[in-house]
Amino acid sequence: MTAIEEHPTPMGFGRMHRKEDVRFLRGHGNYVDDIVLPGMLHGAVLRSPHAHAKILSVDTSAAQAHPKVRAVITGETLAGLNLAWMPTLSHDVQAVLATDKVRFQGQEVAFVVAEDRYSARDALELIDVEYEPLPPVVDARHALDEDAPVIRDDIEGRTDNHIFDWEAGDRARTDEVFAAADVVAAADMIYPRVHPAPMETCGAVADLDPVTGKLTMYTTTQAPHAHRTVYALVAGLPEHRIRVVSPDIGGGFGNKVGIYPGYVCAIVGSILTQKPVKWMEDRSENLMSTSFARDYHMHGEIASTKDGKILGIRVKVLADHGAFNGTAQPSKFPAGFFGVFTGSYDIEAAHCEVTGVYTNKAPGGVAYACSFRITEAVYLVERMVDVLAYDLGVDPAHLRMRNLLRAEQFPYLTKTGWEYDSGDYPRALRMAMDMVDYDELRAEQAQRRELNANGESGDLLGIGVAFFTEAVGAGPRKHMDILGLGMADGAELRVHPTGKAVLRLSCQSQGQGHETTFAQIVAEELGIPPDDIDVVHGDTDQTPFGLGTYGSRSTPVSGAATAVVARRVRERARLVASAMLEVSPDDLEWEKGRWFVKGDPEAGKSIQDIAMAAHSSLELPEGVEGHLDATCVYNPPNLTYPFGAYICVVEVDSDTGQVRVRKFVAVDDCGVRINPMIVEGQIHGGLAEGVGMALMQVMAFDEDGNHLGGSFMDYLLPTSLECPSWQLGETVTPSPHHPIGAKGIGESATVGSPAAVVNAVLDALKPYGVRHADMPLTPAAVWRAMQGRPLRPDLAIT
Ligand code: MCN
Ligand code: CUN
Repeated sequence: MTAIEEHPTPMGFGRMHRKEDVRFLRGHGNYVDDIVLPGMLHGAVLRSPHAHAKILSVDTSAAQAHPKVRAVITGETLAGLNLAWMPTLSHDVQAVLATDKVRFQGQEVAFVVAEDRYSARDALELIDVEYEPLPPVVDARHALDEDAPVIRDDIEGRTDNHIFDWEAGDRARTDEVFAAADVVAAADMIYPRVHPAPMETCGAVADLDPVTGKLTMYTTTQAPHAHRTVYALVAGLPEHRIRVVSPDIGGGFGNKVGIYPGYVCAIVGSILTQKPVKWMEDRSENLMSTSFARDYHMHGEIASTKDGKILGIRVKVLADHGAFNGTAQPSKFPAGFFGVFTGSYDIEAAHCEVTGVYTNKAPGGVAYACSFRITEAVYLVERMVDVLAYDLGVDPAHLRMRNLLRAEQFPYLTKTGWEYDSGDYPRALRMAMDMVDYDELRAEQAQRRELNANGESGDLLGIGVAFFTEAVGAGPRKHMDILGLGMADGAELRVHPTGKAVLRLSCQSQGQGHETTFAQIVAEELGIPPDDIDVVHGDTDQTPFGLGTYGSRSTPVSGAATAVVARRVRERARLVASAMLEVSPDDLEWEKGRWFVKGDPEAGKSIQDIAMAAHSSLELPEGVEGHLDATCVYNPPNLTYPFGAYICVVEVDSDTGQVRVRKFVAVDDCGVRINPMIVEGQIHGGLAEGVGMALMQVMAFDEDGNHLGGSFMDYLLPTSLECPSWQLGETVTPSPHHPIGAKGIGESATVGSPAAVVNAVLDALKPYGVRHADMPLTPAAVWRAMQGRPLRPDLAIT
């Protein structure tokens, strides 16, 4: 049987091969760098070699004289056009090209437009910039020191590097609970700076038509409509004269949410030269200058009774936001969704404080498969539960089972104000424990530890458990906005006379398979085969407004819009069918693909017949216009809350510190699954990323602020060699407020898996008395954690 036969095209939800793969697998994807326009010029960015320095002068005369150079743009050029600074997604501003100072290594200083990419690069070397180096702030823990250099002296009145303080929860109540608790476990942990590193780097082709004045911007964006509005607001260009096209995107993972200076420079290049200008960054530029993620220094405390009932959680965070606060998180939450740090547990009180600071590093905090800080929050609470288990001397899975929210507690309002929509957490954890043979593994571990304690060498065995609750599908107006824009998303569905259809969406796939799954939603609702439905996205001239794809919001928001719009078409079809069958609409009943007369199933009309009739001269009931189409703007009433139980099994070489992931069981619940194959692919990818973050990924800097991860030789990503064969399980708890009961899944595994891997490694190291160690747990880090800690037989056998 071929793989295709295993997955016949379903008439709705179910496993189905991705429609888009036909073009991807044949090399016919169309990415930004594939776009070639007549007369197109090429841009390149000159970047700062310093983390912090005054710019004394910029001499571009030699570059201007290069025979193939058409324009050289500096901060001064931009200032003349009123474009020197652009807004970030967090009400901060970022220099498009630095004028006064450079604030991180790799910051954009000048832009050359030339006839070809090589000449543009060559000409960069002809630009002479005189810098006066300044001391940099590299370690966020010193950003607020009295004598710390002020990074953002461009902001009037600014005398320090403080960005914001944010808190959530009830401090007084939490302090009370902590004061009365039997046990308080505390730990400091760092979620290091990481980078999404999508396979395709960022770039754009800006094409300003000199005659019509219309700007077409082909660009690697996850949010075409949001970009268009920002360009309109910043550049003062009328919105109807801006078309943002996001063609095929080679992975985003959050890296393609924001607007980068290179995009603005390409637009200005096109304005100045009256030609299309392409700018495509290389790998080092992507790793150095585009949005990073995490960089959270966390102090966690967890209070419990002596027999392990968790009572409260208290957290202090120092957040390193780099040189410009570019967090693409809803402005009403400066610390993003960190407020879900209470995790999946039934607790009495919680409080967190987050302080954001500027440092001389690339801006961002934007995103990396994270749901905007939920990754940090889940990591923190899941490590804290393990630290508590360590202190209490109890099994971490059993401790979780005792404290997880129970099915009857949903909908559950957390102590920080989030309304979890639905779940059965103990069931998911039990399933994961059964799948991994938890008790048997613990027995094997005890045996191994006994051997180790008796002086026999051998790999250490570690079992790590993590449970997570995600909050995805941004989101309800009362909670969030980005630059004042609400979070509703549009969908338009048009059924052609022959019953084929086109669905137009505001969300944007970067590899998630939207062309398939959104067609499947329409198929499920209308009974039109998915292959007969074209999904159009990524072109603001062709699609309805909406804020795009991030925070796993496409299925929760655009997926809901799609179901609603299909149901509207179905109701429209009912009226047409009533005219065709000459019966009252109330006498009709729906079965997938057709309306028929109640009690007379033979008397029915297929959706295809109805579509033809809707476009014909058939006399339609009063008030019913012809054709078969509908639109919807979906305003989600709440986020959706997927969840999962992950168990990771590792073996650690006690001589080298090398960690091998032996087994990984992931039980996920994302409500109703539209395409289980795509869902599993999303989970596989996220698990691999979690292993990467736990064991190898970190964006490091030296003390001068030099970026040490400019290539994949330095910034390590996981490969299949580091990943086991994932074992997946599922439970299905539909979201009660989503039209098809679906919750997002795109980031669940990245959110849940790092803690499972780290917990597993630390479980292996328990006999050495290691209570916590920070990611990434490289062989060197593991080895260091064990040094000076002789094997302790008292801890070895539990
Ligand atoms: N899906 C489903 N049933 C569900 C939930 C989802 O069949 N119950 C399907 C969806 O219809 C979609 C896919 O799974 O085809 C992911 O859906 P969703 O969870 O809605 O996430 P988004 O489509 O909004 O994608 C965004 C999310 C994010 S924020 C990051 S970051 C990430 C991720 O997706 N980036 C990715 N997964 C990625 N996968 C790829 N290949 N490339 C990226 O850049
Ligand atoms: Cu947090 S990365 Mo995704 O939301 O684009």
